[in-house]
Amino acid sequence: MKNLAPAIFPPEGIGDAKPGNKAVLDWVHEIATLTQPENIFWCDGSERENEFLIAESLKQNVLIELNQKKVPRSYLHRSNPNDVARVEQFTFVCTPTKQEAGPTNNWSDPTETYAKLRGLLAGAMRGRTMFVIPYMMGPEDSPLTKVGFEITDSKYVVLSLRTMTRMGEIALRRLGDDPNAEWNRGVHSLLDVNPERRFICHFPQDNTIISVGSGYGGNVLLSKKCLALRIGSYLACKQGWMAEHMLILGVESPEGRKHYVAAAFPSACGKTNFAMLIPPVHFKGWKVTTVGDDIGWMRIRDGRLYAVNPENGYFGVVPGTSFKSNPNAMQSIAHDTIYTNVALTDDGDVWWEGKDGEPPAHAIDWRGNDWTPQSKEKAAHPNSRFTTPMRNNPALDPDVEKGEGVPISAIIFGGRRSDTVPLVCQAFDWDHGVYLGATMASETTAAATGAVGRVRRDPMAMLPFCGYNIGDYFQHWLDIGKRLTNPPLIFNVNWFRKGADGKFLWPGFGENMRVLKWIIDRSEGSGGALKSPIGWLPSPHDLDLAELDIDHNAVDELLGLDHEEWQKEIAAHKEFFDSLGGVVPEELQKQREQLAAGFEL
Ligand code: OXD
Ligand code: MN
Repeated sequence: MKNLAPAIFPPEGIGDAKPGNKAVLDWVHEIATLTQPENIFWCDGSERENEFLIAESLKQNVLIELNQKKVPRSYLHRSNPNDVARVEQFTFVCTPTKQEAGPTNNWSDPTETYAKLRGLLAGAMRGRTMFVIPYMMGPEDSPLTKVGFEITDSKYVVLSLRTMTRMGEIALRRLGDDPNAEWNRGVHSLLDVNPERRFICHFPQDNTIISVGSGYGGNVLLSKKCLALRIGSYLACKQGWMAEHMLILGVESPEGRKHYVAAAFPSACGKTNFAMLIPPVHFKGWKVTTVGDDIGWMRIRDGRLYAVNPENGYFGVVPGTSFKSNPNAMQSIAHDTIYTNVALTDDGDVWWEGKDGEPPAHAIDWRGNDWTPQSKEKAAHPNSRFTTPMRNNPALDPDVEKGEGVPISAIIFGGRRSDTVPLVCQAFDWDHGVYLGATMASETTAAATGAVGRVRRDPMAMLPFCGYNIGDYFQHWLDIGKRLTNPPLIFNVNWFRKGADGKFLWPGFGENMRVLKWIIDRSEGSGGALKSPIGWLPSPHDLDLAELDIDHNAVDELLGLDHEEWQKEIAAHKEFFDSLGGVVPEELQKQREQLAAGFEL
């Protein structure tokens, strides 16, 4: 069975970084008593420890060494073919009542779920090493920063978390010795990587996560979706801040005026590409820098929203990444990267669909089978991933470690829609912006198991990640707006609209700078716009389209509203709100009525 490696016994000085906090020690003791590991490995995140774990992972085939000349210090991991994406159907929010988890989460009773999980975990680590990983989410000196511990029996998780979080000593320092300090308890065991025993369970009231039966990133790197979003959003609502599925980027004009923008797109809709955007030649002197590519934590300071990226690395979708689509990502993943489920070429390099250049004549596909360009199967899994440190990104924003965060001028929502939704529009005000976010929809992607290409409502791109009742989440957004004296403007974008021929109307990638520029203009109080029932729309001449090879008709279509499509869209908003069973705040219902009235004129 893949991924299930025997215990490892490290030499002196490795694997013995025991924390001082008694609450942590008691919890580790409790989990070890339950899971019965062969030994306990206390991770410190050091270089020496990392080298040791990589060497052991290579011996046990958890990692495959790549050609170190082509991709230095980089490795390939293959997950079990039954375990390649997040499993939303097996993801649970275990609040005392079903109502607290709300209509969009799978709920299960905490007492029963703990009992079931304890049964599955009993003796689960026999013959294995139990790793205890201390980690920190957020910059060292941020008031938003959280400490978590993940117990796992997977070396892949340890190696990945070292990239994705600030791991080791730094987290122990932040936690200190106070047994009552707030910290997240995460328990992960591969068990036998069996989909029948795969559960990702969150206990928000206990700040606890238990994940079993999977070895795939989003299910097992508990820092990310589980802590930073599901538990994070619950804590954020209780503590008055925001935990969002958002990239954060900086954009600086040639004159040196800088803005930060946060953008929520569903999984695999180009957040990483947008966060690392390189402006086209026409925008000489403009610079885009990355604060984060997936998660934004935001708090109010002086009436404004300030954001930090809680993560320390990128866990990005590989297929489609190229020097054309994202040169900064290509540079980032050229070294010190763990690849999961991509293809291996005969010269020890990695390959995936959409990479620059010709496909290799022969490769080993993500399952470990021979592959040639004639093969029917894809060489890389559509949800194959890179795990790479944010430090590798040549466009990393200089303020990424700033504890107070970066001030947000604009929030962007966006989904993958072939029709109906224009390239960009601006909300009339905060509450209308919340409505745009709440009714967002997107065609589904390979990031989660299930059908691909189906339009589903995905409010604020948080449908799979909001750890409490979605109605309360909407209300939290509205409440935050009331506390902001200088709120960011809110926009909606759609890079994915298609023409009658089924082809994308907008070139996307670096050219999205043209839309970003309009968003910045609007945030600075300039930039033309026309009022429409769905918000402020640019007319074609409000967008800088110079030196862009695009047809006038395509621009008209991109910015146009089709009356019939919008009638259907508004009906779908109503259907969605109705499906939530009465939890939607009155304010958003009113927004919907106003929108509908706008189309009746
Ligand atoms: C991710 C996701 O992995 O959203 O970031 O699925
Ligand atoms: Mn994501």
